[in-house]
Order: sequence, then structure tokens, then C-alpha cells
Amino acid sequence: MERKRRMRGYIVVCLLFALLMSTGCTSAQQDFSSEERPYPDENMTVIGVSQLGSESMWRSANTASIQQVFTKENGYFLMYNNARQKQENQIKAIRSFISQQVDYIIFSPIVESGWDTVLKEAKEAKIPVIIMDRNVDSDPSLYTAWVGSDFTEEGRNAGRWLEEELKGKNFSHSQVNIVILQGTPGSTAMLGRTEGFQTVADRHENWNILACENADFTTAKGKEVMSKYLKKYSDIDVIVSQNDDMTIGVLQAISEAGYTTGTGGDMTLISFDGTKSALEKVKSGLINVDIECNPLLGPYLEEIVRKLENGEPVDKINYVEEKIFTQKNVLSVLDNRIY
Ligand code: GZL
Repeated sequence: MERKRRMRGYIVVCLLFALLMSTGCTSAQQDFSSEERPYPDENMTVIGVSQLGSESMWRSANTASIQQVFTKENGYFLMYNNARQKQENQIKAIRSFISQQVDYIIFSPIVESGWDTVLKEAKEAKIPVIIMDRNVDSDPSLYTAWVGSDFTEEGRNAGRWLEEELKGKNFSHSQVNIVILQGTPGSTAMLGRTEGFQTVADRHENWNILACENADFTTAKGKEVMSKYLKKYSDIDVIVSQNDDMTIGVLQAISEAGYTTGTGGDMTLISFDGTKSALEKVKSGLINVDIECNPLLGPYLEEIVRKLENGEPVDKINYVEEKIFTQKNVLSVLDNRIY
């Protein structure tokens, strides 16, 4: 690692400025004044991070948690790239990190497939890759570790909550009409949440999934798809929205159509992520349940890097802690919620 660091100084200076000039959305996280050197000290650990975008409140909290741990004070030089929802930008950024010989590459893959080649390039360059949040369908030998959520369990949690909710509403026999708004096609979060919920739904022949369409994890698309559902179906009982940003769009569409959601509403509303603004709506009763998806992966990632730096073994798969929020327990977390 020392040899690499010695060599890296010159390479980084040239490539860093080339990269900053070329994409405009990559930043060397260290804002250095004129008297500081524009590249990492030999004793700094250089981390190249490719973030998939900034599409949601969840994503912003995830990015912040990374920038708060990989700091100069903690001995890191962070090179951060925002791929703006494009896989090709992530692959470009990873290749740039490889050519700059960073010490570690961390990225959240926007979709699961299409990573084999660039992961093989990183492996050949002997740069450990840590995957966060979503995952890849590449062979696990091509990356060192993954840290994130059990998305399938999140989907099952949503289904199990609905089972209990319907028992209480005496729905056990009459038909339950459900619409689903999915996140980015091919993303681990979308695939897992869909599969997990379906596993539970398959246990109930009276659960009728009317529609399951992509709303891309954004508020605008969520409103557009929910408006379409409302025009097409007059008897929706349950809405499953695979993230809070889409849920905000869902609420806008439903309100404009003159309906209500949540406890005592016309429709039951299930959301995912557990962001503060959505938990406020759980507290007020607009959202029935919010399945948490923990974005604060920074500390978990920094612990993995620290272990690798010390030559310690790390687990390949690392799940983060998550909860389920309803009006019964949301007050216990709302005041301290940082995202
Ligand atoms: C989940 C993450 C998803 C969130 C969305 O880990 O990948 O992407 O649920 C975000 O809010 O856009």
C-alpha cells in the first residue's frame, strides 16, 4: 500500500484536475486552500465514492453519512462522484478511481447488472471494492464487502403488517384491492421489496394486486402514477409505495382527487425509508406504516475500511439495523431523527 501511495501523488494531481474539469459532478471532498497540497498526503487513505444520484431524501442522508466519516480529520481523502442516475457515469467514475490508484472504491450500484467488467478491472488493479446500499448480480469474488438493508425482509415486513391490519378491519374474506408503486427498475431495493411483499400476498387469495408500476423513487413520478391509478381504479383499498419520496407524490394525487389515506382514511398507505418528513405523516395518521431503510451507512463503511487497513478480516455481507414505524412507536424516534 505504501508503494502505491508513493506513486499516487503525481498521478492524482494530473488526473484529479482532469476529472474535476471533465465531469463537473466529481469533487475532491477536501477543499484545499492555496498553501495546501492538491493531493492526499502519503499517510492519508484515499477513498473513491461513486454515488448513484440525489433522487431522494434517503439518498441525501446516505451521502451525508459518507461525507461525515471519510474526512481529512479522520485521515481520509474523499473523492466523491454523483452519477446523476446513470450507470455509465458510475462506470466512468470507477475507472477514473482505478487510474488514480485510490486505496478503496465504494459505490451504490443504481441497478444490479452490468458491473462484471469494471469490477474485474478494479480487482486486477488490486483495489478493494466495497458495495453499499443496493447490490450487484456479479460474482461476490469481485468485491470485498457489501453493506446495506435486507430489502426482501423490508417487503415481507410490509406484507406482515398488512396481514395484521386487515385482521383488525375484518377483511379476512372480502377482496383487498392493492396498487404498488415500484422504485427504479432492476434496483435491489425495488426487486427485494417487490419479492418480499409478494411472498406474503401469495398467502392470501383475497389480496388482489390491481397494478404494480415503476415510479422511479421520485415524488413527481409517484404523483403521475398514482393519478393514473385513481383514474383507472375506483376501488383501491391499499397503496404500497416503495419509498417516501413517491409517497409524497401519492398523497398529492390522492388529495387532489378528493380522497383520504391512513388511519380512518379511504385507503391504507404503506411507505418505505422512514425519513423524518414521512414519519411526521405517520404521526399525523396520513401514512399507516413506514418500513425503515437505514441510509446512515457511513460508519459501517468506515469500520470496514479501518479493518482492512489493519489487515483484519471483514464479512462479505453486512446488514444494518432497521425498524417499522406506526403511530404506536413513531414518537419515540421523531425528535432525534437526523434525516
Ligand atoms: C434503498 C435505496 C433506495 C431508497 C430510495 O436502499 O436504494 O433508493 O429506498 C432511494 O429512497 O432512492
